[in-house]
Amino acid sequence: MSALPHVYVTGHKNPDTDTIASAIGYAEFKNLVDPENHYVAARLGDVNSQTEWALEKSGVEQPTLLDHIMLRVKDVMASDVAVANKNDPLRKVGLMMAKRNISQLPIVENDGSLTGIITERNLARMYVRESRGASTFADSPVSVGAMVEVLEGELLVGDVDMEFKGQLWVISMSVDSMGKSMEPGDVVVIGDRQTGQRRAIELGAGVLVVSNGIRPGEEVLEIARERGTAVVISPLDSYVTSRLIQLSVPCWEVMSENPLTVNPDDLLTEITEQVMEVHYRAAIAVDDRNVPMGVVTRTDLLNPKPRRVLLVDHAEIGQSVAGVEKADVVEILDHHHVGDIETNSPIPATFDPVGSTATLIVERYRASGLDPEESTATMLLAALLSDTVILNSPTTTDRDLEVARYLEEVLDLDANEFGTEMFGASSDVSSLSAEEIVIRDAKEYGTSSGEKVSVSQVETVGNGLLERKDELLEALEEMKGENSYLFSALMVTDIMEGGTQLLCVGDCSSVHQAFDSRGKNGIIDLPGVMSRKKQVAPVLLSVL
Ligand SMILES: [Mn+2]
Repeated sequence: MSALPHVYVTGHKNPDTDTIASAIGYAEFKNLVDPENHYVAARLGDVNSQTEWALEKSGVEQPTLLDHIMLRVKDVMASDVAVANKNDPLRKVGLMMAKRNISQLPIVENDGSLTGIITERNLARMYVRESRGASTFADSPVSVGAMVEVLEGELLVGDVDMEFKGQLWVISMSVDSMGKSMEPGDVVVIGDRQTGQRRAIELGAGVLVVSNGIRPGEEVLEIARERGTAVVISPLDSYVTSRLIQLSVPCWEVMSENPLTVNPDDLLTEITEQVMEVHYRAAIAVDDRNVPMGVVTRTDLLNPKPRRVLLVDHAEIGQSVAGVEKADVVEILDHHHVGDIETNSPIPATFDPVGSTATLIVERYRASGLDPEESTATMLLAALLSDTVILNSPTTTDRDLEVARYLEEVLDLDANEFGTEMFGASSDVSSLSAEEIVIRDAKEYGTSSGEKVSVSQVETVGNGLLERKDELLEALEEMKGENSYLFSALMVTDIMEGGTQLLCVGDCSSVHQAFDSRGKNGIIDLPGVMSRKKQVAPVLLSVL
């Protein structure tokens, strides 16, 4: 993961050449002028054949495919995850939790895979249970090594692997009473009392822990060796020593098994309910080997920082990345009408009526005294020529002509030749199915009554495509049905003639009204119409 926060730069769904080039070009520009953030060009779907041609020609990589901009577990989880081994003493776990100020800790096997979780509730329950009866290690044998570690003590007799299951005694009784209650194998904490020490060993104590750092006499140690009793010196007093010995049990004894796990790529919306259902209000993000990668807690879910996105070449929710309503839109750079994207705070937003978003990007480079990479400049020229149909579309402005002239000079090529080659290479749609033609450049618009309509466009040379009219109408009908559109229309635009034949299925009355024509044989002839954005969408939106 990059250290710098990501901002995705994305155009619209059904990406065209301007949308892809603008994402690439503006991400590059923003990285130059705003090094505090890392801008990543993204796309929302497969590129069309024209864009593919332009990418190949310019040698630029396709932008990253972005499925959505919703938050994932990995976006909010604490990834410097602390874990404890299942055999670690409980005391170590408690200290880690206190030091890191966390309420739960994942417990792992020797191979690092998750096996349980210790929560504050586990610890509290252990204490409550303990206070109800004798302190015994019957259920959770404890090793001498763990005891020495927890006490930061010293082992005088015995070895670290010895384990005990007996009861824990802090000797406050007389030597005579000791024999009445103690059993062989018990753990005995005792002070500087030589007779008591000797008596405990004689009674078969498993471990003798001598408090206050006072070394027992050689005679006692000798008996311990003979009887197989381990002897440990604790630097602490008897009370603290006994508390800590209880905390030397391995943490698997106390942990909860089967903790809630999630995948780092899971969406927050998918896991929130599960996290709220477990008492520790957290989930452990694990990789495919079940190794903890992070912890996500209720607090992380409450006010997560949304992902950031910069929109180019569109400003409609319906045309934007899934989840954009919840994302942090940091800027809009567009040459369409002002859409329905809403933001919580003021942001730089540009809706400038020029022929392409690429034009606006090149203007920004020039205003800042910077030059795009040659490959990026090639993409931007392809985008400008694509959106303006080689500077012929009525959307073309003097600023587009100026940018085209500049790019011709920078790239040392002829824009007209370049554009003709591009359209020639990609306007042959004979190999595409009617479905692909209808879907690949479809745009969705919302009506004032909350319904949705779609307008697709295909650019051709000549009108041979209309021989496939029935097939195209069928594909439109299918798209309309699948998306519950009020109507679906297709602009078949002849880029050489400079006109459009419009097909429409569904309730097309507003289309007829907008263009004052019911058409002939199901085709509305729109001479001179080349731009969906400038000549079709505004007229339609005014009557919808
Ligand atoms: Mn555009």
